[in-house]
Amino acid sequence: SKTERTYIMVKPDGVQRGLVGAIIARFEQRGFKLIALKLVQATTEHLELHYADLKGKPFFPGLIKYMASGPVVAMVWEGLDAVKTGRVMLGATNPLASAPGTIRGDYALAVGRNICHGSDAVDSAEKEIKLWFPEGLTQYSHSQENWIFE
Ligand code: YYY
Ligand code: MG
Repeated sequence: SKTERTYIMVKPDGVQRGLVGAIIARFEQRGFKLIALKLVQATTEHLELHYADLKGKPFFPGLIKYMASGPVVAMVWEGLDAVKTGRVMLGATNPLASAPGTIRGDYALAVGRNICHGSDAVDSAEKEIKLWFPEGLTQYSHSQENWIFE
């Protein structure tokens, strides 16, 4: 639906490499509506909740350490098929398998430094939005809406 929401997060390497603006620009230019945005230094406890499904994987401890190594930019974007489209814009988990034109395919090389997160399903998006924005989201109307949707 056109009000579908996804949780997108620039990871610590994306922040340190100055890719926040480039990533935001892609979502803005595609026509998605920015619903929430903040810079956060996440705790390991919070990151373990975010990645709870991956607990037990061999890369899990390294993933949590990397994600806690600096601030992340937490965002919520809304628009037509936002979850699936956000994943397409991100590219594959392994940047080497990501097509040029995707965020990971244009800016990353290593799976453990793939610069950006995107929710993988509508139900995980809802959980992630609640986890990262327990304070709730801001309501406003998007002036471009009638030019983006038919
Ligand atoms: O959703 P996505 O980020 O594309 O991949 P996940 O399977 O959810 O894994 C989360 C995160 O873990 C991934 O973005 C990088 C890291 N990771 C890793 O370091 N090594 C792997 N073999 C798989 C995932
Ligand atoms: Mg995932």
